[in-house]
Amino acid sequence: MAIRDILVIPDKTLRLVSRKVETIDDGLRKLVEDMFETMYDAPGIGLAAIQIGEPVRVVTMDLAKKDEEKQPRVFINPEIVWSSEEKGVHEEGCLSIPEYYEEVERPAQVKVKYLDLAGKEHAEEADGLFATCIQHEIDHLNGVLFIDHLSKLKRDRVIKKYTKIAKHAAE
Ligand code: K1U
Ligand code: ZN
Repeated sequence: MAIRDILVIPDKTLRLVSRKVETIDDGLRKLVEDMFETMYDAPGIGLAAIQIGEPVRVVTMDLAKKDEEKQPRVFINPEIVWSSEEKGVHEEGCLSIPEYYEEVERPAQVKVKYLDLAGKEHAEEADGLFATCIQHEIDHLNGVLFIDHLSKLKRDRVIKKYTKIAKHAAE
């Protein structure tokens, strides 16, 4: 297992559309282990493989509260197959945009279809933080960031700030 570097904006890799997983093999299982180690270390409640530079449709998540036992979950090739008309607003953060939090409006409930690590298909309804997090992570698989749901003014400000930070770090 390894803690991997998390890509930060404006890294262009974050804008790639990830490819579907065709085979669940040792390579994929190792990637999932690295994702959990990286996500727990960050710490975060979710991670998409592209955030560690792997453009494959894999998401890890753990929504357990501090005092609860770990609840690690893996979503392979996750797809939203239904979204509610009703919208909900939640504050979101992103490990690829460290220390920036903003409220985002999204469908309040969704139904997500995915494969587990055994290749078994599941379909599950999500609401609350689960709905927010799975939509945020599936966005990552499509090269979309939560700042894309904000006004252009807010988005441009954030991109400018992190571009400046990246330039100084490269000097
Ligand atoms: O995908 C990511 O960048 C991870 C992100 C997931 C997420 C958080 C909130 C709303 C939508 C999606 C994070 O985990 S940011 C860190 C965070 O929210 C957190 C970290 C430690 C404890 C509790 C929350
Ligand atoms: Zn994110």
